[in-house]
Amino acid sequence: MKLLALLTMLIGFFSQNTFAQSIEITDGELRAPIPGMENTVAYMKLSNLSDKNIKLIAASSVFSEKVEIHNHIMNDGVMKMVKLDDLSIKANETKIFESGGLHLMFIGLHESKDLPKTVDVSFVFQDGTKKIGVFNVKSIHQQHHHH
Ligand SMILES: [Cu+2]
Repeated sequence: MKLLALLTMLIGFFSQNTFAQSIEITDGELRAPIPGMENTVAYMKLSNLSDKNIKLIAASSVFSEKVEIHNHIMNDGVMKMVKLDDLSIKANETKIFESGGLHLMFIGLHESKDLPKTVDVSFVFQDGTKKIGVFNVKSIHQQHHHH
């Protein structure tokens, strides 16, 4: 019985790992918060390298109370930020999180002053897969601007 439990766990571990490899997070960049601000944004490229559609359902980090998935939409000619409950990524699709578009919103930063140089962000997908992305913390001056 114990062996079976162990085997089940191992199979779960390996299959999850196999699948997680088909998700790639690159160019993770978190904007160093302006002193006094409790929120900040982060950008990345999120690639689904598998031949199945996936759905991102949650993101989190130890540095903030919440990490929300946001997008910008045009509403009556005005750019508006909206929170997404989830984000579908088609097979072999890459979603680009960038200024003025999709972004991650860190809400309720615990320590706005001393963020390390890199921050891990955990992502959870609908099938239970988890993936950790590494984000470089950059001050506004270090950021290149997207147009
Ligand atoms: Cu936002």
